[in-house]
Amino acid sequence: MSRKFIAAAAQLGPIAKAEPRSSAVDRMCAMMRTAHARGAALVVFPELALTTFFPRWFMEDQSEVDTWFETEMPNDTVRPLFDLAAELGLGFHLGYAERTPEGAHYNTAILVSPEGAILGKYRKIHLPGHRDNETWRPFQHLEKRYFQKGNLGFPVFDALGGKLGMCICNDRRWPETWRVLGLGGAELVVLGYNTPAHYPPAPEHDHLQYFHNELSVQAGCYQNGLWAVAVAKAGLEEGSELIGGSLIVAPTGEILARSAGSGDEVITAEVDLDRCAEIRANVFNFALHRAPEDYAVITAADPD
Ligand code: ING
Repeated sequence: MSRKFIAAAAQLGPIAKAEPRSSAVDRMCAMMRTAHARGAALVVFPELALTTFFPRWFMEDQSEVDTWFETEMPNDTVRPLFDLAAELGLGFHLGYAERTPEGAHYNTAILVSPEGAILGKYRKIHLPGHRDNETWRPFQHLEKRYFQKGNLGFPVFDALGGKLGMCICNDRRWPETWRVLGLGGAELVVLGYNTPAHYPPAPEHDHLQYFHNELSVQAGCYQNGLWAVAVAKAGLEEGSELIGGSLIVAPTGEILARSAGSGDEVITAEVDLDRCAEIRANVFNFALHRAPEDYAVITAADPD
């Protein structure tokens, strides 16, 4: 039985600070309809897709920080997205800020089935940026302040006739993310990102942000024999330029689709999960070629 389907990356342009969540949901519903019209079985939305990228601001008042988080999922605001997915019969990925009933805060992503059930959840493990207000920066990147490290590992879920995994933004830069998902049998990894074009600690790398985005995703795919759909929140958002460059990558590392602009944009490609075997049975046949007995240092804790 063929395991081919159309996957869609639904890139979001800027979300203003004052823009209500309902506006972002309306924009995502419109793109879900576009993706459906192109035959998509899966639509991938960005990281923190309901609001502006709030970690760019220093906030001391936790009650203000909490206004950026969802305490239920689904909830009345995102319900239209769940209902539309069920109506159109397609699955989707959504990134959002999660506040648990116990009061924990995570940068979270979910996989939702065409029936509207949450198939899987992932909480971001590699939290970039810093904890305190660093006034030398033109904007902050306070993910270490506002989120706790994810506590779900890198799980893989049965979906679309195969095995799907998730990661979030900075996770994609770390080879361990992709290898752990690959070892878990993932055949497709879906992820969203909010990546500023300007990286204050190393501005000499600003012109490389699109290259590093592609390099990270292409390497992750090729070296683990899996597909990826990586989706940007893009454009000039509250004074911060976020890169676009959403892409769909094959297990060979080839980019099959790439977004052209930095606004709301749907790109699609046909994913054939059986193509993972070209890589996983040969050049990256883990059972045949991996030497884990020589890799222990990779999981050793870093010296302080
Ligand atoms: N954003 C950025 C990312 O990893 C970053 C942070 C940018 C880190 C550039 C290093 C270099 O794409 C998020 N949200 O992780």
